[in-house]
Amino acid sequence: MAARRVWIAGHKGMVGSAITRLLEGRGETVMKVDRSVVDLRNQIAVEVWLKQNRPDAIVFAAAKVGGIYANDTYPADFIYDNLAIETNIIHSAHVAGVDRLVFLGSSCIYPKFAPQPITEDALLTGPLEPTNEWYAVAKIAGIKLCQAYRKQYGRRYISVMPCNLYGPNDNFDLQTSHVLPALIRKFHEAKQAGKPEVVVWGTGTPLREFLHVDDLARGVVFCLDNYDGYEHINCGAGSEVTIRELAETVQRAVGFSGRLVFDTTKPDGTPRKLMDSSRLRELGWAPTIPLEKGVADAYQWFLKREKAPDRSVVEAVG
Ligand code: GFB
Repeated sequence: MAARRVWIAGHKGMVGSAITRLLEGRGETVMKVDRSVVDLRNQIAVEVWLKQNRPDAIVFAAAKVGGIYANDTYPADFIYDNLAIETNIIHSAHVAGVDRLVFLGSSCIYPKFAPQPITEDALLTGPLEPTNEWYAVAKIAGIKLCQAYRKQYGRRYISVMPCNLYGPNDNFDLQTSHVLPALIRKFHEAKQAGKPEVVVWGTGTPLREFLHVDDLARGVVFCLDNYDGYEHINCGAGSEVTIRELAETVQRAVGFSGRLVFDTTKPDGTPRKLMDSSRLRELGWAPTIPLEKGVADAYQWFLKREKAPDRSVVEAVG
């Protein structure tokens, strides 16, 4: 393959940093630009930067993301930031003549009661989960933008749909994070403080599909190299656990011996969102990191981050 320059939009986030590690590990040239230099919500800034730097391909890992509470509490931020970033990057990529782009969706943008496991054609067939409909509408628009520029201009823009992700560089803020990093932090702090219990939001019965971000990174790069279809393509672990089972897994990894308490005043969100990722598996990608090991590694990464003087600079574990 000829040498290519790939811009990872969102290179500091959990997904973008994992893809950066993978591509740089392969000796590829990764382009990065800091938020202080280009605010991705600013159309002019994005267009000028893309025209001046003209990557061969873009991995679109920049997004305003968060867990169930953040999505439900900051709907304007989730819909505005994501729509702005998407229209700016995708349109400017086209204007700058960038022919290849991989956009990232999310399994939470499928209908709340989609038949399980969820196949790609379930998108836009029913009402959305209310706690994240703002994010979902924006992400659906991103997929449609890729399809529109493909249809009208022949651009080779594709979309990959990940399930719930976890791993190095996750967000551990208890108000805005997803469940897995929140539980790592809660169990760790309860263990340290010798507390008798940890509070888990909701009933513990919702099912979620968790994929380690390094597996997702391999899936995204696999698609960059091998997939060029109009339809988005699912990239999931293929198995699911209840939130209670997840909590017990994190509890084991951390070594917390107290009990779990379920706070049913907090929302459960969607009951289940297991994707059917057989299309991508048939093309040749498969996950490699089992949840138990992935959670243990994520906890080790969290411990290293706790000790780092500058928490933003921590090498990935595993
Ligand atoms: O990970 P999470 O915030 O996102 O929550 P979603 C998953 C489940 O874990 C919900 C429960 O049933 C939560 O109630 N949970 C239990 C907790 N304890 C906690 C906790 O301490 N923190 C959090 N955050 N949850 C998000 C979407 O949905 O999934 C986003 O809102 C995004 O848009 C993301 O797509 C992947 O899976 O419910």
